[in-house]
Amino acid sequence: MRIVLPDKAFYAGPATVDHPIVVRPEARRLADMSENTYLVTGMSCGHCAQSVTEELAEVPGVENVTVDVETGQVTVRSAEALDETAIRAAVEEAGYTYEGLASLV
Ligand SMILES: [Cu+2]
Repeated sequence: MRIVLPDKAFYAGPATVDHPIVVRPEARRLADMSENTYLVTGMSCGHCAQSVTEELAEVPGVENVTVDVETGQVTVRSAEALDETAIRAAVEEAGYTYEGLASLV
């Protein structure tokens, strides 16, 4: 999920009637971050996790990948929202099955 705030929320000066919301730059960076958990099946050990991690790390924008082999949950953190087809392609390139967003499966 990408969090989108109105432009006004990025105003970092003193709060005024026109700009009642003050958000520091670091807060904006947080708002631009995206983190999604996907379900991947077929992984059985640390090597599997490593392969998936390496493929996903090559997807543009990906900053961090966490794999839980037991549950098949793969959490990807990125600077902005990612194209799901790129995630699917990376998982399949590694040799595993992409099932979709974990929250929807
Ligand atoms: Cu394995």
